[in-house]
Amino acid sequence: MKKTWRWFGKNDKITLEMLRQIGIQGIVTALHEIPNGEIWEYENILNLKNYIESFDLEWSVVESLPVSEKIKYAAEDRDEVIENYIVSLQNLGKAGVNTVCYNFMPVIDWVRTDLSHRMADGTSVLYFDKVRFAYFDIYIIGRNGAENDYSPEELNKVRELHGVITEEEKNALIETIIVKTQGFINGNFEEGESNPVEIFKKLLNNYKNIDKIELRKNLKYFLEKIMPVCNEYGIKMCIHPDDPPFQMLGLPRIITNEEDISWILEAVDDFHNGLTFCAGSLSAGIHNNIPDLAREFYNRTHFLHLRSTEVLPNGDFLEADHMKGRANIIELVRIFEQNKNKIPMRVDHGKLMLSDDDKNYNPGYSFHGRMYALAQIDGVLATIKYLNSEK
Ligand code: DNO
Repeated sequence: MKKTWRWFGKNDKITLEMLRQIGIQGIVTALHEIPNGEIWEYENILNLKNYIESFDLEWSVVESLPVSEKIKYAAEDRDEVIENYIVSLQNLGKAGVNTVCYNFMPVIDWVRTDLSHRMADGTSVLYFDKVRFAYFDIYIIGRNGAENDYSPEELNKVRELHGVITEEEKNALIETIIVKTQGFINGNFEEGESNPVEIFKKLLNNYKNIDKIELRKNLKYFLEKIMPVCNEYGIKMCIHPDDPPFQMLGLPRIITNEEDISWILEAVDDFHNGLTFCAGSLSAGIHNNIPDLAREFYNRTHFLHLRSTEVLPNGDFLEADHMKGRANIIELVRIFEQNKNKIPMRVDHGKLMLSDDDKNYNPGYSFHGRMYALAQIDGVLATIKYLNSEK
């Protein structure tokens, strides 16, 4: 597999010089300055590509070319927005950047409630606390019928929390769920937004009449429209699984398990309609067996995210050490190395460790934590290659 790294552009504190020193071969990035839905111009793409290549690296994957809400909820003018997307793909294709990661999660991309959950060894990791999330849903968003999505036991805990939670903690929860985790990925929210909760509610409202079946239809419609340009330029689209892979906030989520993935790959049965195999996202659902999914879908997987999670009995989950947790990364490396050994792989998220804490990195995208995980995975990879050559 090709070792790649998510890099946030020329302002990223982690520079391309640094990445070359730790054995990175390819870069995963995006035109982060272009607002969601606008065209990525050829010149801008080429400039960034040339810059990356001047460090003897390649631009391996676009993560992400974001899909606007209008496409997801099928606004009347969605075709115009899809047209912009097609032009951006054309420009990427002309520049020779041809693996594109995207997601189809309505309103909110990935969800966590705590960005620095302290571990016994002094490092900290990303955490999802089910009760705090329910609190956000019921008391902060005030979603109609939200109570029906939680068990009586969970609702009791939410009420208890309501009695003790401080204003400061409430704001931190809003900051984490809506602003910090979403602000750097060209999604629906920007850092410094003055009223994120109101924007959030408005966006939720767009999905009032959209269930899983409708959302699947909208994804299929979008993919059918873009497949011709993908075929013309050899662009491999790879959808990112929903993170976490279960329903939340009454929104449909459609890339959560084996059945969902099979459905979309079959509904648009074209090699260019593929998957980002995000082991971390998929492993946060106890219904998923990650190596089994890899064995089933490696052929249509065009991009690999290696990360693992630990799911607790109360429904919380945390991001585990890359060698531990539910994902079984050792087995995943073996499966992909055996069947798809040119695939771009990036270490996904890392803990905050050593001097990562005070650097204000985008949540999950630490330097030492990711480098540590990369070294672990590099060792696994070298071992697997060695054992394969012995046979
Ligand atoms: C978070 C990321 C996601 C991912 C997008 C892909 O760390 O894994 O934001 O990049 O969902 O479109």
